[in-house]
Amino acid sequence: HAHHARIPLPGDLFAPERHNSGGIEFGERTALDRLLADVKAATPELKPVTDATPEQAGAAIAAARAGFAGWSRTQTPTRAAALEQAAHLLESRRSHFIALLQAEGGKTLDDALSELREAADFCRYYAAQGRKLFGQETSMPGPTGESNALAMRGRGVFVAISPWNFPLAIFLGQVAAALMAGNSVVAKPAEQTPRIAREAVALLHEAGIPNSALHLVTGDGRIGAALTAHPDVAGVVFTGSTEVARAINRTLAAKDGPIVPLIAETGGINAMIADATALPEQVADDVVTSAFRSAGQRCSALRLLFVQEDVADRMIEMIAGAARELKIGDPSDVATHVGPVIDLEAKQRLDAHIARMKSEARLHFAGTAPQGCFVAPHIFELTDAGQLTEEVFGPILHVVRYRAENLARVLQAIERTSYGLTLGIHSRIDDTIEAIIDRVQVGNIYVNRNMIGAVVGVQPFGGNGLSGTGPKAGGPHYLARFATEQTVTINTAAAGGNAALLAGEE
Ligand code: UN1
Repeated sequence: HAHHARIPLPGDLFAPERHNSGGIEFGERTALDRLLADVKAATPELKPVTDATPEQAGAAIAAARAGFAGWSRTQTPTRAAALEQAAHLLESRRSHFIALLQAEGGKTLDDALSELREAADFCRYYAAQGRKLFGQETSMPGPTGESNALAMRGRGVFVAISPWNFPLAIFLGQVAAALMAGNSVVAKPAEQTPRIAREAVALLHEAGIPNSALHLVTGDGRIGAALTAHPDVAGVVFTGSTEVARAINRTLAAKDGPIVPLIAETGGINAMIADATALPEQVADDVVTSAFRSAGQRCSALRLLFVQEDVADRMIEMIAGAARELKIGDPSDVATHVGPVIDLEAKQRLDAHIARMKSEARLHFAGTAPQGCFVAPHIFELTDAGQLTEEVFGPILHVVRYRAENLARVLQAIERTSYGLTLGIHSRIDDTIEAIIDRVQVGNIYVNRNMIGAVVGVQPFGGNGLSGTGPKAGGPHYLARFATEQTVTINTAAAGGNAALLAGEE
């Protein structure tokens, strides 16, 4: 798809720019200095947001139902153009959105920039996919005297429930996909990040999505439950915990009404396997990125590292060494690598896990974090992978040693988690890599690199089992699940054909 490289990559920001005026040189300023000044100027005051009532949630569904007729009949190119315009608007207001992502989402500059880029990519990618998939009917083969065509249409009202960890990218990705497929949408963002969602909705409306086709409802899980229980919902797209995905499934199944699809992307107990042939420096760098960046608050993040025994001591030491370099603190400080966790509740849950691990496992490393909503990176060594029984959504790494001859047990342990989202492999033996890939049911596998930051259209993202239902976000099959298929078969012999036959006889 068209690429407008207007959101710089973090590295681009360090290139010096020269400013000349009337022959007087002012000295060097970097694009980074400018961006930081713009972001600082744009930093919003976070005013309280009022939650919707269940009645308002019902009213939003009714309004979206009314809006469906017009939006579903809007031409594909018009729908796509609105999403492309939204991407353009996002990029032209990048300082504003970065400031908001930092203030409300606790994102570091690196993470905010990547998220902004991902959000714009989702809009453009789904617009491009939508032009192909919804632009025209597909004519199907059939006998003479019959014409057959297959068309894709919107389902109706889609409810989109999104998480706080990608409050812009996942929010917009879900909404863009549902809209592109011709659905009207009621979006319910995480209760921790309603302001980013509100701004994203305003931007979509400004870009040309009719008010009647897109509605925002803020509130916690109770509002989400009210939305999914509503009889007029035609589909649900959800990213968040496995537990909530199950609850949504139960709600949808209990309704006396149409069978409603759920597209869910949930959690993971994601593993990495590093064998004795892996490059230790690279393992250390990739482990630190995968486990601790974004404060470990990604569903793709590394939780469980299996290291071959022969190299384990050295590897763990190098990983701890790399982790020691991380600066934890204020996300608006450009030197910060790891920002805060999302809220106090998250911090308490993580602190409790750390306390439990301290008594059950061997502590190899504990970083230092400032006062407040911060959790320092920790590295624990477990004697058995089964000690980690749930997804721990923070910067805590669990290491397990294995012997080369027991690789099959490592794969069994991964299978026993029943999740299947991401997997990292560090090895220089092709047979080992292939054998692992062959035996795991994992959605996204990364070999000899880090395992986060799936790129839209490059690494379509999503998993199996406890990790979700698919299809993969940012992939070529995603939009189809938001739509219904309709075939029309016309007996062309009945009217024109018969007439021609009769005419021939006469
Ligand atoms: C999530 O954390 O909810 O690959 C999913 C990545 C991101 C993960 C998004 N696309 O790191």
